Amino acid sequence: MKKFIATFASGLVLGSFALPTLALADMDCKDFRSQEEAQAYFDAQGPGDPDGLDRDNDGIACETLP
Ligand SMILES: [Ca+2]
Ligand SMILES: [Ca+2]
Repeated sequence: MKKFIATFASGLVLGSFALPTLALADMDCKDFRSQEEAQAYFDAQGPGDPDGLDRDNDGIACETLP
């Protein structure tokens, strides 16, 4: 039983390390300072929108940014 708890605890530690990595891999509009910057990233990523920067699918990323 002790071994099970130790395994479970180390799994939790590994899990908490994996989460920030996932957050870094997924960019959001708030991660860019300007629409131009978001657009450049979006164009470089294409085709497709894995980061969800163009939710209305009109080809313009983060139109809410300045
Ligand atoms: Ca995103
Ligand atoms: Ca758009």
